Amino acid sequence: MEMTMRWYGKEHDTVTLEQIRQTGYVKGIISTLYNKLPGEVWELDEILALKKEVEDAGLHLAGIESVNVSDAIKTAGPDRDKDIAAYIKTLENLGKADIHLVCYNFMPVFDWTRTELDRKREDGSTVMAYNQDVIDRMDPKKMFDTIKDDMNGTVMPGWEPERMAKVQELFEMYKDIDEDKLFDNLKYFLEAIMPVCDQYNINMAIHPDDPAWSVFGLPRIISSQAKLKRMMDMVPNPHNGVTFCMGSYGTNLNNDLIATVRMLKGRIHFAHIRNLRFNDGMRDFEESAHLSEDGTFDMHGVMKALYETGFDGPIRPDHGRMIWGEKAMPGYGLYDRALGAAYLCGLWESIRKDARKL
Ligand SMILES: [Mn+2]
Repeated sequence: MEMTMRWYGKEHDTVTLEQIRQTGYVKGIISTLYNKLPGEVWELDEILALKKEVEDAGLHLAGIESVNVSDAIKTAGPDRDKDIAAYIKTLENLGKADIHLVCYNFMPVFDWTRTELDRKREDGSTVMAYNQDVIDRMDPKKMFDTIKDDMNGTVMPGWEPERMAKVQELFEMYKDIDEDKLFDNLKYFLEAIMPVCDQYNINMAIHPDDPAWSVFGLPRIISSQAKLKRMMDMVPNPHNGVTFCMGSYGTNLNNDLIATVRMLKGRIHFAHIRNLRFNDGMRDFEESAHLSEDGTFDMHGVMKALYETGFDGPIRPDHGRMIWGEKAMPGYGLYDRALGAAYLCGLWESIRKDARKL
């Protein structure tokens, strides 16, 4: 297990590599090339420059989150094969740079959805939250306008203004895409990229849909144990794997986190670990502190299942609360993610030492 943090690059992130290194717990960085649009090739020199920046700060570039998949690939549009060829070239360049983990998602239109970015808790900290009643009343095309003022002057991945300006057009592109078609398009994409993944030993790690159910009538295919199994079985190559994002996958309380980790044995290449607190049955939740008792999930149980199934990839504390007056991209402040990293390292050490005693 390698403890990592996501870093948005020195132009976008309020947190520095030096600060991340000084946590003492975090050794790896998960990042991306933020100027790249889906369908563009990442050149080797650009990847090497990112890697050097991270290594010069005494850290290790543990993987890429994300190399985004274009809407043409997701919808089987006219540019699909051209975009896949560019994706393959990017993977080849990543492999040449000795990078072996790529997180991506196959979600239509919205990468992830929250209805509040700064819900205030009793202790004065703020968290991201989701309320289904708000979604049910909302015009999806206005969703961006309702949250853009809460980004603390940052631009959140998946919610770039240029992309959201095209929301109407995007809904049009996906109007005939149902679950089966989306699965077919994912299969086509994965089959095309597996040879280059085999050649350079690149683990592809699909991110679950967030929340793990259909929103605004759009199909969602990485949202339950049965669908994950279908995804793995349709392209049975170990490089076709998963980002186990428990805060996304766990939004649906019908999803058994520990059973899913066990089912995915050998195919979890990356883990996003966070806790959620459910307030009103399944319709309202907020992102709590990582600590088990602050939320709904058994964090020790999930970490233990990862350990016992032989997981050895990067983990990152996922979104954190905003605490101690920090101003940062919602979910991506330094302080609470550092607390999360420390807690998860503590759990891991304890689990590892207990297992060796047996
Ligand atoms: Mn995640």
